[in-house]
Amino acid sequence: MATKNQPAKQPAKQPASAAARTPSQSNSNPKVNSLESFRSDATNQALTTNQGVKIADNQNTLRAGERGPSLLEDFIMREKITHFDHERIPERIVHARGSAAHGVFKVYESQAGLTKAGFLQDPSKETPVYVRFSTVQGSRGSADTVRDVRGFAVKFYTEEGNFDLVGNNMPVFFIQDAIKFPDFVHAVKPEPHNEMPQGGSAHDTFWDFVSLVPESAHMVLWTMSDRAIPKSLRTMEGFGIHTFRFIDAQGQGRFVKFHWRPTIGSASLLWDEAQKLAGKDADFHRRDLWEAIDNGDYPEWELGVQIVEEADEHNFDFDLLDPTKIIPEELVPLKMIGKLTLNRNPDNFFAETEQVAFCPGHIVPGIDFTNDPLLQGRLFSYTDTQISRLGGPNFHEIPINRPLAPLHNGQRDAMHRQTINKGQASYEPNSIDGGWPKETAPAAAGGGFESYTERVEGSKIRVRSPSFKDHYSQATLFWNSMTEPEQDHIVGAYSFELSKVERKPIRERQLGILANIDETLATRVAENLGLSAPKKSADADELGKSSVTESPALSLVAKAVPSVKTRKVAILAAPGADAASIQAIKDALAAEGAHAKVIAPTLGSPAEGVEADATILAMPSIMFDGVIVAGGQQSAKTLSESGDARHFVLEAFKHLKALGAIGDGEDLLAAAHLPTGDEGVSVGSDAAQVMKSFIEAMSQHRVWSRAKKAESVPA
Ligand code: HDE
Repeated sequence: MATKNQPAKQPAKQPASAAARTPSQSNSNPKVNSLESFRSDATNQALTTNQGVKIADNQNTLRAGERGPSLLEDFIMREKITHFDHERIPERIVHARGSAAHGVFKVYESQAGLTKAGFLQDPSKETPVYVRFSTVQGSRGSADTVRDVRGFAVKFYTEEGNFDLVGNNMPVFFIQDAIKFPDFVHAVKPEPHNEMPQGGSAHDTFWDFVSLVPESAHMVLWTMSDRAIPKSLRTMEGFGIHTFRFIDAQGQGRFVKFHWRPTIGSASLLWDEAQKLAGKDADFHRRDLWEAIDNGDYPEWELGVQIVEEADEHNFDFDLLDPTKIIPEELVPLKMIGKLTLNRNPDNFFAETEQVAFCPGHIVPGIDFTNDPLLQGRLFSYTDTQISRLGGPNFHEIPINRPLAPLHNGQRDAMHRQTINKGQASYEPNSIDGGWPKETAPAAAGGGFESYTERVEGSKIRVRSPSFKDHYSQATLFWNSMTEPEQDHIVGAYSFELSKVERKPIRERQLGILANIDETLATRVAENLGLSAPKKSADADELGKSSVTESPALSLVAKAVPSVKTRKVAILAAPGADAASIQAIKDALAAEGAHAKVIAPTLGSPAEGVEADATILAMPSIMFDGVIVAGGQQSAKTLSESGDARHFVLEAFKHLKALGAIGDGEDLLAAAHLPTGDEGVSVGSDAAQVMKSFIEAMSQHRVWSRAKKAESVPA
């Protein structure tokens, strides 16, 4: 029923049209609001009940006399409180904490040679998308920067129906068979007796499970790497993980793996930063995504595909159906086929981000599944989960989940039904409603979905294919592909996590798994745990061998994109700062697409015409990619005498960030005992010169050469 603040009428049969959800239109665009009848805009509208009755008093419950009891007949108060009592819905059992945005996808050129999927044919066509990023372990209110896998789920609203690519930011998974998923999730979630820890895997049940299940070795290594602490959601890669199928118009199938690559390059946090950020700004990733889109720094990813012809299915030293394996890019290079751009923040977190329902089973003609046993299980799980989370089988009618393609079928009724279906026949075939809606097979007649014709033959058995038995060789490949600092971080992560495990036999068992990946890795972690390192087990090498021994594509440091675009810089200043030097810093950064904030001991004006954006304590250096100290004698003196300001630059140095100081600003670096002649520390009185070398250092993301020196700086 329409209320005063929901003025437009719902179209009876048709879901919202494509134009209605065009994401490039801004939230305030009246066109969007008038077409999307489910969007509520209360501007100039009276406050009403859910029945559309205007409310005269929203401050006082109806009562018998000024000091008398409240009356049960107050339908206004009861409706309001009842609705409030039921505001929460069950959070997702995994991936509960998420942030999302609207955007568009465009293919670079027709992919007709690979697939008939409509949205991959025409480079002039924009397909609207909604993308939700998430952590896996923690609850809805947990911190963003915990060590965890990140979900990367994309809903394409194509003209042929919704296609959901429900992936992660790592290309492999912990287990090979869906039947193990509840076990894995129970092990990684907070422990059942005390509900600890929140948002992390550093506890006994997780390590107990993974140390008993060697198929997890590869993915656990990824989660102990920098991939598990992304700098930003905008700097994460994404992966469909499973091998899928493309089908062309002739019915020819090909295997395909999906990859997302951020155009600004990938980058991660350091563990010390990640932990501190979890306290200083639990919304660090969510805020960064929101602000980037608000600023017009639209995050972009290229969609890459790895294609394997059917004839080559068995030409690899691993099984394409095994979700614990990658296809190394050295064997099958990535072909970039299109670009995803996020360009609109949601209007309402609950209605969009919380209620969006992804299902790997949502595919469109031209795309199909394979027999990956993890994928097969997921095809059941997601719809099932939405039924309890979103209260019934009509979740496709929630605005964010509605396809843009028209939908007509005989499905009727059930909880929360929105559509008012016309006609008498809710069955097929029928003669009463002229036979409508009708199926469209063969595909040539109307583009109906047809499953790939795959020959399947076999006995009914519960077995794991022997081709799934190699659990270590790709983990070894990953380890060997890391740069030195990345290997150091992995050693640090295993040491940190296992040191929190209370049961020694679990720690020892996991060291056994590490030895099968790499004995040096096992030895280094064992030393930190005060244990002796085991040797590789006798049969480890017999399980399998990777034909590729090193893959630079796996290292984030090796393939970093040298750029400062959209990076954030703190300009430290105190009263008496030199306004000209602040302007010079801002101009130099803006010219490169980076953003600056003036950070001072207090809010107010540290220099003429300059307002501080935040205080040193409210926005510590961990929130920035680089720090530069403004010129000005009095400002430098105040900052040098401030323990907080000295800590600010020391911490930036420890976190291998670019540092700079203009003129007297150098005094602060000296007061913090920082070496000014070092790589990545740019000082001088010529602001243009300082900024040139500062920007050059920051474009490398971190000053890796400083890593050993930084260890002696207190955290
Ligand atoms: Fe999920 N997963 N999953 N998962 N998953 C869910 O669905 C499940 C797996 C992934 O932003 C749930 O709507 C099973 C792999 C993402 O809303 C649930 C198995 C990958 C999201 C579920 C897996 C994922 C989910 C919980 C093993 C990467 C968040 C709420 C067979 C390719 C989507 C929900 C969003 C969410 C089940 C394994 C990614 C319970 C049974 C592998 C990104 O249905």
